[in-house]
Amino acid sequence: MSRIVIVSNRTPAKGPAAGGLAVALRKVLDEREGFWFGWSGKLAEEPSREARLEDIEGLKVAQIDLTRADHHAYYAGFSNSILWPSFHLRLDLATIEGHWYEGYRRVNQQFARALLPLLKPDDIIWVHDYHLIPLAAELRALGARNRIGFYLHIPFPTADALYAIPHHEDLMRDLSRYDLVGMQARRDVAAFNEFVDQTAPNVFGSSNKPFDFSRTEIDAFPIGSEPDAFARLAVSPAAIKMVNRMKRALGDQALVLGVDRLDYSKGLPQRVEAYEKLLTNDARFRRNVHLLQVAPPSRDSIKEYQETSDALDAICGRVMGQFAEPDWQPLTYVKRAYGQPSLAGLYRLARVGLVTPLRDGMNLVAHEFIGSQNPEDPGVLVLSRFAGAAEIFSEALLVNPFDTDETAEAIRMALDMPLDERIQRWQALMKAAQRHNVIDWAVSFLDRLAPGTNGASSSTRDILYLASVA
Ligand code: ADQ
Repeated sequence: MSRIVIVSNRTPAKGPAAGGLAVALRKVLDEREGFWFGWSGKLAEEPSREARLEDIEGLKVAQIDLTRADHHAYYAGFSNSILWPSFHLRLDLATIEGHWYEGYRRVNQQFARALLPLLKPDDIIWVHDYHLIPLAAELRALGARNRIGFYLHIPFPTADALYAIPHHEDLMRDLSRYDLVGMQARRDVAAFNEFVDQTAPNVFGSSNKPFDFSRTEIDAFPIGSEPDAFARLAVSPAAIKMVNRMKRALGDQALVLGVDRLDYSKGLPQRVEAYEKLLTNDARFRRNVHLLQVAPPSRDSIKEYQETSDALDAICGRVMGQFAEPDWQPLTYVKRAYGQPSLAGLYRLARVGLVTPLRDGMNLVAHEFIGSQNPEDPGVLVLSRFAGAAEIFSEALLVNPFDTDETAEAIRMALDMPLDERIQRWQALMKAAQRHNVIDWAVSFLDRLAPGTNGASSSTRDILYLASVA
């Protein structure tokens, strides 16, 4: 069987894998020969020419160091100040500094040069996310003829947003050097096809197509979590400890919960504003509900992230000032990360899960929330229409997160929803979450990338399932 090589910006950290994605990909590598390639997290005076091979808790990892200047241009610059905001349709928050592209390209070249000597001809390479769009092109320029797949974890932008990105033509051409490009949702594939088929030829000259995707397959592979693992985690001792702690603080109040990375795409100020409207419109909820927002800072060297953090501080302060009493607080805002068992406990305790990003590739918190519910007394998911997850979870209360009146009304409906309707909705959601679990996601991508002899077979799928329930 061919080896699988996973490439992502960062290699997984030591210790228990944080997210479902890392868990699933580690399982793929447990079952198949192969290794994980990426940045070590270290900055050096000189860029590494060769990768360092390491065994991290049974996982084979090949890592390189980057220089501070390259890392800045590639990561905080081109990836997270240009690509991330543009792909999330937040051009107002993008900082368009075209020169960052050189650092982005250089790092992708460095990845390719360090990866190439480690490759065997029949290795299957799976590249992850927007940091590494040029990697296949750079590997092919060095002579690699392997099957190479790319998965975009974030949404694909509209044509206008794509045009705002310096060197977007190069990036589109880079995508055409992959054998398979996977996206989260059908809407992303539609946006991509529209750009390639209609918009691009009109702009770049109608006779010559600027890109040739005839040898690249594009499809939606919606990612998921491990809902059955979350169901077990949610009743584990660590989860119960968190639940008891929270119950003591809550008393009889219903918990409304948000869990997000602190990122402007997650719609956090709008969410708190919707909660404020709920309390303003309906006095019976005061003293009877409590919003817990868990949002650890991320990418906080970038100005726009600090500003989002400030905006959230301000609106939380405003709601506290307006509604808090000496013996009651309407909300708690925690700026730190929790382990998965604690999160699973919180998800299970919540009457309402608020997942209201302004735009999101998928949103795994929605999947984890569903997996963690008590089947006999499940909470209700309020979900943004603009998360990829909305294509899967039609039984959630779908909202337009920009319309805070609508979100406030959905929270009210969720809090007032009778038990039988909650159970009915949750059962449909749980089925959908199970159908879209992360193991199937990884297997189906690899199956498509290297069908038959090379790819993961149905027996690999069985092995992975057994590993995941063990
Ligand atoms: P993210 O933008 O990071 O991921 P998301 O899908 O919600 O968003 O994944 C977040 C992960 O981080 C979840 O597993 C969650 O449990 C964890 N997490 C969030 N807040 C946490 C906290 N306070 N403490 C601990 N853990 C926390 C990107 C894309 C998404 C896409 C994923 C996967 O932006 O759209 O779904 O990749 O493809």
